[in-house]
Parts: sequence; structure tokens; C-alpha cells
Amino acid sequence: MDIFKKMKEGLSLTRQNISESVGNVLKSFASIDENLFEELEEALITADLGVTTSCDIIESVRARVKKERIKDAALVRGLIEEKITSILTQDTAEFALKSPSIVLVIGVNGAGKTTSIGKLANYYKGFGKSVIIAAADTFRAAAIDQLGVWAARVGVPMIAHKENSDPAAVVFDGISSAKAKGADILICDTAGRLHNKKNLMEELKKICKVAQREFPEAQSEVLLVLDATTGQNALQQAKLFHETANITGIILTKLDSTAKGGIIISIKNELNLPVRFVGVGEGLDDLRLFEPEEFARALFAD
Ligand SMILES: Nc1nc2c(ncn2[C@@H]2O[C@H](COP(=O)(O)OP(=O)(O)OP(=O)(O)O)[C@@H](O)[C@H]2O)c(=O)[nH]1
Ligand SMILES: [Mg+2]
Repeated sequence: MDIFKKMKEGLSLTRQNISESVGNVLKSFASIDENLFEELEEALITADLGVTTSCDIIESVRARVKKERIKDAALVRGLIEEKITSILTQDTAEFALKSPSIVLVIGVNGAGKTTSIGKLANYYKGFGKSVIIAAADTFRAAAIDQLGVWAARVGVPMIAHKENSDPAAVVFDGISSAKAKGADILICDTAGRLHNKKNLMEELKKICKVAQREFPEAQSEVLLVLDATTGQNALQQAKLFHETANITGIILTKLDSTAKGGIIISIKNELNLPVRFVGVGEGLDDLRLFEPEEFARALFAD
């Protein structure tokens, strides 16, 4: 299956939501007037793009309609698509992990961190990269076992300590092992934490510091995992996590079970954080590299 098809498939609910809400509005207008803009803005808000971003998009469409003297309402769909593409692609370099790289995976409880790490390890192993995963969620024994199951499924080594041990020490050991083996990519799981729990956020700071200090030669990525089903709440989480950890990108999970994927656009527009991967199911292959142009195209494709 080509990337475009795969992207369309995982996005079907979001696509329906955005494309249908916009389409329904456009259907009832032949020419362009202020009512049309108002209804379109409402449609985008309903499709989980958030108030700020929906306003920004319509503002830009309004300006183009005026400047280019566009009269036909049917052309507005294309203008929206172009604006969304420009938001998503602005100052975003393509995502590529150099060798070596260290990837910290963080986020609130149950967002899909551990599952995404299994999928990520599988994704990069598929490109012939040597991957090590580190079980720095030491909060409970089950977390280490769960990651161990993924490591075994994918066939990559896992570095783990005992339950309740210092997560930063696990990351430290993961780095030593990655260096010793000359591994391409080290991926570290971390415990789920609420962004308003101070001590847990301090712990996260310490983990990030160890990663930076001990592996300065590695490309360092901090990926925040957000559950798409939480809609605009995810935006708030991203804001607060970003204040503690220097987030470099987002993994947006559970897109297969929600129509709220529009938050991809507001996360980029309001926080300038790029979505790097999207989760579209619970299986090993259900992770897609996020391609902004494809996404924008898939949103409005028939
Ligand atoms: N449908 C769907 N389910 C997902 C996806 N990603 C993760 N899940 C499910 O979400 C649940 C939680 O996933 P985990 O990977 O354990 O989440 P976590 O963030 O590691 O959770 P904690 O370690 O408890 O904080 C599991 O049932 C996963 O199968 C996805 O892309 N689609
Ligand atoms: Mg986990």
C-alpha cells in the first residue's frame, strides 16, 4: 500500500469529520459572503482544530478571497487545504534519525508510550537499524514486562533494572550499552506522568539531563505521546510538558479510533511542534511516519 493510502486509511474518521463538516457548509453556498466564513470557522472548531487555529485558517482564506477576487464558493475548499498544508510544513525539516540517536518517549498515563516504542523499534529495525530499548518506566514491574514483550516480538535487546529503581540510571545504562554495541538508535520508555505533578516532572528533567550529558554525540529527540481521543486537551498537555522537557516532536496515537485528528493542525499552529508519527492501531505495523503534505491531501481527497 502506498503512503497516501495508508495515511487515508488511518485517518478515515478525522477525514470524514473535517471534510464533511467543511463540505456540508460549502454545499449550501454558491457565492462567498461573511456568513460562509463564519460557518466554515464553526465547522473547523467542531472538527477539533481549536478556536485559535480555526480563526487563523479562515482569516487567511478571507484575505486570499479578497486579494484574488475569488467569487466561487467551491474554490474555498482548496484554499483551506493550502492553508492547512502551509501550517503543517512551515519550518519543519523532514524527520530522520542519524546514527547514533537517543529517543526519550514521554507522556501522560495510558497515552500509548510503550506500544509506540514497540512499533518504533520495529519500524527502524525494518530499515536495518540496530535498536536498543531501555525500560526507564520503573514505576511498576508490569511496565518492564510489557516492554519486554515488545522487545521480544521485535527482536531487539532491552536494558532494564528492578522495579522502583532510578529511571535516570536505566537511561545511563542504556547509553553505555548503545555505545558499547555501536547501536544506531536507543529508545527509552518512561513512566506515565501527569503534567501537573511537580516531583514527577522534576524526575523527567533529570532523565533528560542524563541523556544530554552522557550522550552528547547522539541526535537527541524527546517525543511526547498524545492520545488523539483526548482532543483539545492534548494541546494543553503538550504546552505543559514542553515547559519541562525540550520536546522535539509528537507521536499522536489512537487516530484509528477517533475523529479528533484535527488537533495535529492546532498543535503545529499554536506550539510549533511537529507531529512525527501517528498510531493507527494496536499492532506492530500500526505506526506511520507523519507526512504533512500527504496528510493535508488525504484530509480532502475523495
Ligand atoms: N487503537 C489504538 N490503540 C492504541 C494505540 N496506541 C496504543 N494503544 C492502546 O492504548 C493502551 C495503552 O497503551 P500503552 O502503550 O500501554 O500506554 P502507555 O502510555 O505506555 O501507558 P502507561 O505506561 O501506563 O503510562 C493499550 O491498550 C494500547 O494497545 C493506537 O494507535 N491505536
Ligand atoms: Mg507504558
